[in-house]
Amino acid sequence: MSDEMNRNEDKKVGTNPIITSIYTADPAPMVFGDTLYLYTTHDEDELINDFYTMFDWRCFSTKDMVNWTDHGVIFSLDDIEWADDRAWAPQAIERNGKFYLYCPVHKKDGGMAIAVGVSDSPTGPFKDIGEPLVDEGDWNDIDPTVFIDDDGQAYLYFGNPELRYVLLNEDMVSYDKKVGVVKIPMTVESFAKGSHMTGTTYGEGPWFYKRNNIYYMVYAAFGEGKQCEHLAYSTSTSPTGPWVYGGVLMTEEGGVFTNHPGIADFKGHSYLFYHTGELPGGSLFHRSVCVAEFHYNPDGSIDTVAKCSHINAVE
Ligand code: FUB
Repeated sequence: MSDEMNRNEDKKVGTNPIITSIYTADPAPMVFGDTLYLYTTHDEDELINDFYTMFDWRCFSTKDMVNWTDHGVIFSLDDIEWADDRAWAPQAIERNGKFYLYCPVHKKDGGMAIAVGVSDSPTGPFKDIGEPLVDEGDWNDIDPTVFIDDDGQAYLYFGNPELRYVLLNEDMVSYDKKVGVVKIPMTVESFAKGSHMTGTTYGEGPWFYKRNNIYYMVYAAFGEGKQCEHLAYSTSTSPTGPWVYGGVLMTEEGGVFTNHPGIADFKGHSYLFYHTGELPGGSLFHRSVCVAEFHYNPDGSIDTVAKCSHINAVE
C-alpha cells in the first residue's frame, strides 16, 4: 500500500474507510479542543504465523470529519521494554494537560496486560510508565476503555471474555488497589443471551462513556450462531452498573470476524467508529477504520446504525 493519506483539504464529503494508506483497526476517538483525534491499531501488510500482526499505534486527526491529518506512529512495542507482541486496541484521554494512552500488549513473560503511555501532546510521542498498569496474570486484560466522571473519578473498564474495571487514581497511571479489579456480573439481563464464553453476547472492545446522565457500555458482541462480531450496548444509571442490555448497535456488517466500537460527540454530531475488511486486500487480519453518524432517541436509546459509505463535513 502507498504512504499517501486519504486527504484533500477541499473535500466536503468523506468516504469510508477513513484511512486508505495502511490497514487500521480498533478506532478510539478523542475530542480535544476543536479537533477529533483518532487513535487506531495497525494491521501489518505481512502477517506472521497467519495471525494479528500488530506492532504500533497510529493517530489521525480532523477538524471537519472529512479531511484527515496522519500523525504516524505515536507509540509502539519498541517503546515498552516489557512487551513483545500484540499492540491491540487502545484508548486515549486527557487529564490536567497530560495525555494518557491505554494499550493492551503481550508481555515478554507471557499473557496480556494493559500498558499506559504518557505524553504532553495528543499526538505523542507517548512514554511507557515502565510496568503494566493492569496485570492479573490471565488473558482477560485487553481492550481498555477510560472515562472520567463529573466527580473526578476515572474508570478503566476492559476485558475479554469478562468485563472488569479498576478505579484509576488521579495520576491516571495507577489504580485503587484496595478496591482492586472488579468483575462485572456477566448476566443475560446486562448483556443478553449470546454465544461468547460467558453465555452472553459480551465479547470484547468495551467503550464506556456518559451522556445526559446515562452511562453507556458499547461493546463487540457474539450473537447466537453468528460467525462475526456485531456491536451492542448496555446502559446504567451508575458508572459501576448494574448494566441493562440496550440492543444491537451495528449488525455483523463488517465482513471480518471482529468489530470494535468508538463513540464521540463532535461539533454537534454523534459518531460511531467501527472497522471492516473493506479496503482492497481486506481480511480478518487486514481491517480498516470507518465512521457513521448516528442519533440518540429522546430516551437515550440508540437504534441500530447502518454501515455507511459517505460522511459529510462539519464546521
Ligand atoms: O485488534 C486486535 C483485537 O481484535 C482487539 O484488541 C479486539 O478488540 C479485536 O478487534
